[in-house]
Amino acid sequence: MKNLFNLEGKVALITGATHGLGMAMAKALAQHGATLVINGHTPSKMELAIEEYKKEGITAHGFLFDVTNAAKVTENIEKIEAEVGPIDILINNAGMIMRVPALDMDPADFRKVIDVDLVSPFILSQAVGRSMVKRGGGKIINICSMMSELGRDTVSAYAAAKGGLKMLTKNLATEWAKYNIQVNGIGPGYFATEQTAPIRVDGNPFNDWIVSRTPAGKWGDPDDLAGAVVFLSSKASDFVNGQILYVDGGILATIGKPRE
Ligand code: GCO
Ligand code: CA
Repeated sequence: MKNLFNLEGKVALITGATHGLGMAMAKALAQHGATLVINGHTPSKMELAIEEYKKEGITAHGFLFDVTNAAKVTENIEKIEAEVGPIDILINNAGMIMRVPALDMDPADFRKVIDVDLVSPFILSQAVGRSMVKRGGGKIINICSMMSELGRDTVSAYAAAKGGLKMLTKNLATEWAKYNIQVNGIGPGYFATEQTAPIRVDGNPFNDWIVSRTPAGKWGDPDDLAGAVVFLSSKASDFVNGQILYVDGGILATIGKPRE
């Protein structure tokens, strides 16, 4: 019972882990003993990321591939399992956002966001799931969003994808529980990352609104996700399945308050 959160001997693959929330979660897994495999798609970004992990004493095995390409995903999963080891933990973190009013959104762009944020977690889960089934279990964690529950101006495709990802989580949990695979999600609230940089500018009404809309009264620090990702990756969550754990400083608990 003492080692409930220990990840030693486990191989974790986390997509989109060359920066931001993915990198923060990857570091937490490695610090709890997991062997880290990170995916990205830009060679220069990957090099910088591997250096960044090294600074913290973490060896990250980098694999460059496009998560929306099923053939490439299968090929790389086989390569990872042969070179590093069977994947025990899959974190579907890679994602994108486009902030465009719905009336102006090009359907091709809408499809692109769905492809990256919803179809690719399915492709990865299927490829890794097949080998988890053979080995008798595993952990899959889908990185959801506030937009898995709430709408907001300009993010129609992202909200549709993240809402879908929540239901994909529940569905895979249902289908694969019998194989001892737990499929859960983490729903980050508003975090200070590159992705939110354009809307986080001080004095920007959006920035002030998010801070006042969050009961904790601030943007999240990416390290605040460590506990959730370690929990859902470890033995501690072996009977937790199909849940979305929102790490949001209380946003979803409240309707908000009038301006003071
Ligand atoms: C936005 C934000 C969000 C966050 C996050 C919230 O434009 O509203 O970028 O979508 O990034 O996903 O959970
Ligand atoms: Ca192992």
